[in-house]
Amino acid sequence: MKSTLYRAWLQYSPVQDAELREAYRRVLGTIVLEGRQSELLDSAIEELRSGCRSLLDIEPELLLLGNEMPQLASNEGISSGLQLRVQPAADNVQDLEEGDNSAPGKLGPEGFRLQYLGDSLQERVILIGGSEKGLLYGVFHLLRLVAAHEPLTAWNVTEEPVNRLRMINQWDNADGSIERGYAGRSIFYRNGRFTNDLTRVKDYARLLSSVGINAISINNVNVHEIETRFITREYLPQVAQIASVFRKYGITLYLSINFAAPLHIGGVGTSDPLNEDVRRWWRAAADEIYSHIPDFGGFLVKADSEHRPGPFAYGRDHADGANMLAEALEPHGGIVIWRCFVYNCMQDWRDRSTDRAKAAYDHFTPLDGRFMDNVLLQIKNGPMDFQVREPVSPLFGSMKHTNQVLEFQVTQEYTGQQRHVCYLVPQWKDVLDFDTHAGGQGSYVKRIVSGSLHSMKLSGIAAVSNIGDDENWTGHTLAQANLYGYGRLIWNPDLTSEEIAEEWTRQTFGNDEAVIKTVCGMLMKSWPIYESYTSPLGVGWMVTPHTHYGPDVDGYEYSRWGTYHFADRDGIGVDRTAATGTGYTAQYFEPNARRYETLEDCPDELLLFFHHVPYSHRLKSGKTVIQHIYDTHFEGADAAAALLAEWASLEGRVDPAQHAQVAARLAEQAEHAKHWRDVINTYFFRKSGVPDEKGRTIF
Ligand code: GCW
Repeated sequence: MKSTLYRAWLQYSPVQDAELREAYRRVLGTIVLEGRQSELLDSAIEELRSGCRSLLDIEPELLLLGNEMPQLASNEGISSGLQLRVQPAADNVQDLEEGDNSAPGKLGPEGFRLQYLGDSLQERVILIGGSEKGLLYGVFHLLRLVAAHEPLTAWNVTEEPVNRLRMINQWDNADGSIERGYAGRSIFYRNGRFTNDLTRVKDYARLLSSVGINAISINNVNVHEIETRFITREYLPQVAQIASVFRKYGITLYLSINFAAPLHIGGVGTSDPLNEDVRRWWRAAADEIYSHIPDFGGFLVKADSEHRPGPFAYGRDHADGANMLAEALEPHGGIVIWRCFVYNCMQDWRDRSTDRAKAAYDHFTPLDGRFMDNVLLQIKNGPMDFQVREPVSPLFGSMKHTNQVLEFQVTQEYTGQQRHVCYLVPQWKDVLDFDTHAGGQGSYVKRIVSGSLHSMKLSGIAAVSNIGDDENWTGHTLAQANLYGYGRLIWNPDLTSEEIAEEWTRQTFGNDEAVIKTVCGMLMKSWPIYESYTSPLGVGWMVTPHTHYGPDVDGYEYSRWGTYHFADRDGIGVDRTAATGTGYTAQYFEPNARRYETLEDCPDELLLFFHHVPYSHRLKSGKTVIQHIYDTHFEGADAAAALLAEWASLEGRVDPAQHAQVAARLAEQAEHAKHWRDVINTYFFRKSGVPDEKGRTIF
C-alpha cells in the first residue's frame, strides 16, 4: 500500500458518508465502454477501477461495447451505470478557439463532457471524450468529483483545455542530481544511468495526467556530457521506455539538447547552424530518434545562455540556430522550444548602462517573424529569474509573428526551496491576468499564450518541476499544491487560486471543513508572507549566491550576474526608467510603460524594481520605504510563526504522517523567517541610520 505522503492528491480516500457512497456505487458499479481498446483507454479504465476500489470499495463490472461486440453497439438494456464513449474523430473540433461556443455538441481532442442523467427508473453517467485522451482526462475529473464529494446532480461539465501545450520541464541530470531540486534525487536517473524500476515514473505520469499535463522534457536544460548522448542509439532505447510510460497517460516526451552536439559527439568539427554537415547531422539524429520514438515531441534548447553553447559562436543568431533544428524535426512533426533566458552573465557591476532585465527583449524582438512554424520561444514569466516578485516579461505580446510559451518555475528556487510554504498559483495568476496592451486593452498574457490573441500555430505554458524521489515527491507536502495547481491553472486560467487550493486540499487531506478552511487559508497567505520577510518591494536577489537560500543582502551586489539593488546610506532600488535610468520601462506597451515610468503611478510592490528612491520616500500605503521594510519583516516573521500554530490545530484531523511532515517544515520556516527578518532589518538600519518608529529590536 502506498503511503499517504506518496499518493499526494490521488489519495482516493474512502467515501464515509453512507448515502453519498451508495449514490456513487449505483452509477459506478457498472462501466460500459464503447470504443476500441487502446493504451489510453486501458489507463482510463485502470484508474477508474483503482479509484472505485479505493473510494467506494467496489469492483465495477466492465462491459466492453466496441468493434469486438458490434451486436451490442447500442446501450439499450443497460439501466444504470457509467457509460464511456469516444467521439468519432471526424467530429473533433481541431482548433478550439478560446470561448468558442459555435459547436456546442462537439469536443476538441482533449476535451470531455460528463453528464449525470437520472430519473426514478434509471441513473446513468455519460462521459464522452473528444478522443481517448479527452476521455482519460474526463476519468480523472470524475474521480476528482467523487473525492471532493460532489453530489451526482452537479455532474454536468464540459471541459476543454485553454492551452495546447501544457508542459513540465525536468532539470534532472544523469548522475541523479536535480538542478534546483529540493525534494531528493531524480526519479529518472541514478549514477549516470536510467533507473530500471519505472514504477515511480508511472506514478508521476498519473499525477501529471490527472491535472492535464500533456508534455514533458526529461533532462536538464543544462545538458552535460552523458545527456548530450541521449539523442543517440546508445541511449534512445531507454529514452523510448520512458516515453512509453508517459504515452499511456497522454504525455509526449521531449529532450533537452546540447547545441554543440555535432562538435562534441558527432565528429563534425563545428556546430555552425548554417554548415551543411551540421544540418545533415541533426537530420540524421532526428531520423534516429523517431525510429525509436515515433511520437517524440521535439527539443528544448538553452543556447547562448549562462555559458551554454549556441549559434553566437559562429556569428549566427537564435533564428538560425532554432530553424536548423526545426528543419530536422519538421518531417517528423517535431517542434523546437527555444528558451529566451539569454543575458550577459559576465557583466561588470561598475557598468551602469547594461540592464539584465532588458536582455531577452533586446535579443529576440528583432527576430520576430524569422522563426519557422514549428519553433516556439519559451519566455520566463519575468525579465530576471523567478524572483518572489517581478514584473511580467515585456516579451509577451511584443512578437506577434512568433509562437510563444510561458515558463513558470514550480520548483521553489527563490521562494523558499520547499522548506518554506509558498503557494505560487496566485503569483502565476497575476502573470496570466496581466494586460500587456499589445493589441489594445484586454491583451492579457493568458490570451497570448493560449494563442487566441495573435492566432499562433502553437503556444502554451511550461514550468520547471518540483519533484524528486522524496516519499512525498515535493519535500514539503504543501508544495504538492504547486504542482497540482500548475496543471489545473494552465488547463483553465480562469479558475481562481482559492478554487484550486480547495480542490487540492479536499483530495489530499479529505473533506473535513475545518481542515479545508485552515489549509486553504494558509496556502492563500503563504506567498505574501514569504515576500514580506525576504526582498522588499520587487528588488529581489538578496539571497546567498549559488544556493539561493537564505538572506545575503550584498551577495549579488558586486557580482557578474547583473543583479543589483544599489542600496546606499540614502536609498535603494534600480532606476529602470527611460528618463534617467536604463530605459527598461520603454519595452512595455502603453499605458504600462508610463505607469512603471512614473514614480507616483508605479505599484508599490514593484517600486524598487523600477525606481531608485530615498528611504524616506512615501509609498501609496502612506509608509516610508524604510518603515515598510521594518514593518513587513517583523510582521512576516510573526505570520510565519502563526502558520505553525494554525497547522498545530489540525493535529488529529489530518493523517499523522502528513501532519508531522508539514509541522517539521513549518517549524523550520518560522525559525528561518526570524533570521531573514533580523538580517534584512539590521542591514537597512545600519545603512540608513533610520530607527524603527516602533522601537522594536534591530541588531
Ligand atoms: O534560475 C536559473 C538557475 C539555473 C538555471 C537557469 C535557467 C537550469 O539558477 O540553475 O539553469 O536559471 O533557467 O536556465
